[in-house]
Amino acid sequence: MNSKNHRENQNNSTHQQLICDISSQFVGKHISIVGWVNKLIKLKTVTFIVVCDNTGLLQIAIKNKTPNQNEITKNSIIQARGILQKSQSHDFDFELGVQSITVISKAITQSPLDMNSNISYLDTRLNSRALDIRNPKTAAIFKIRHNALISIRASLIQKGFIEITTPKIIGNAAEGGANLFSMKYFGNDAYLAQSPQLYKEQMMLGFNQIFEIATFYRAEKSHTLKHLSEFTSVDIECAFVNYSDIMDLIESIIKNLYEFILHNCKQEINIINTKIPNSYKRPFKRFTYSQIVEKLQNNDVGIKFGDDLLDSHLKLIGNLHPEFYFITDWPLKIKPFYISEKYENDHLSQSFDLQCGDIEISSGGTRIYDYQKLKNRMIDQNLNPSDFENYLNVFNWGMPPHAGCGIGLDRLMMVLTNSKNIRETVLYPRDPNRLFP
Ligand code: AMO
Repeated sequence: MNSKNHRENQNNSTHQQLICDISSQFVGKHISIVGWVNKLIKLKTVTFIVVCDNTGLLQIAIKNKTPNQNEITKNSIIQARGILQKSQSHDFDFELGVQSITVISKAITQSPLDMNSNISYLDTRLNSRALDIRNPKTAAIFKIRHNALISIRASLIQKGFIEITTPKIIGNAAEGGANLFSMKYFGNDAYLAQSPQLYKEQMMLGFNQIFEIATFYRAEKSHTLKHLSEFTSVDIECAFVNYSDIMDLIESIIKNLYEFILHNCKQEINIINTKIPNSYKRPFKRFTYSQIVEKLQNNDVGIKFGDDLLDSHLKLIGNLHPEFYFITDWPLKIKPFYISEKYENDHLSQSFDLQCGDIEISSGGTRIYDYQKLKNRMIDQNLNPSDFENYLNVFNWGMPPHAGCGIGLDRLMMVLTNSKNIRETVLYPRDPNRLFP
């Protein structure tokens, strides 16, 4: 039941209000609100309580001693009825002159968090995440995330993409990486999927355009501000297109996303006090990997063609380019086996990473669709093609040319909400040190 239905279903003689709906037209009228106690100030003759519901804050004033006054503790859920009046306080236009108050659910233990301060440590907040979402700033981040998902889905569906769901429990090591969580599956070895790569490509046999939004798992012992063991990815795969088309698609998704958030999340943007930069405006710059290496060399960094870009390199480039930009045409050697070479230079690949400053938001590319070529690339990368039999066979069944990408949703949310730590944008983050709550 949503809050509005809840309000309508209350069979009270007084009107149950969402706090956001309270306006001057209610002054002098009986109203009733439900919410949790955010602040409690007991003075000699009056007790002020700041009550929150998930739409706003209202001050209530209790002048007469009520029998249940000791039951009213911080964070308890209360219902207050009374007459709305103009407030003398600097912070509120109105306050409720309480006639009766009911404690619906008493908060018995003291909150480990100070809701009115921004200095609770992230670890403490994550340990009490359920309470932390009563903090308007935290709630704003997750409302923006909710709206971001609506926008990304809408952009893709509007272009005719089909949403799919691939398995998360898999029988062999997808993408050949070592960074998989393993588990027992009815006596057999199984793994948690690190990406839907091998499944989403197979869908190209029947669907031209698919996407999946799901959590994937990486058993990397990374202790950074942008890596999690469980992260959400927006995976996209399209037939009869190449990596340049996928970059165009990502640009349009991000442009729509920013416009949607600017339009629908004005209050949340205000609460998190973030400036939405113009960095989402198209076209995003496209630098080749070789141009980036040259920029680094010009800045006295000892790097040569073929080296992977390290965090320190991306920091430097990110300082020069804090906006969204692509790094394209990576050396084939350092890209996964399913990425196609450039036809005019087979040392290079048809690949890209999307960066925002020093944060990698997405990677993708044109795929190999020829069975034998794919098999040879696996062998080149010391992978055993027989481990990929189910995937490889499909490439003998008439595989169209295709391309795709994976977008790290949590990292995109970091950029959108100006969060320095990916853990701010995930409700219950998982990392090598965090498995609870
Ligand atoms: P890749 O491994 O680069 O590519 O992942 C795609 C995007 O997912 C995000 N990401 C992560 N976010 C948080 N924590 C992590 N541990 C983590 N790992 C990755 C990043 C990254 O850019 N199959 C390919 C994609 C494709 O070619 O379609 C893949 O998984 O934002």
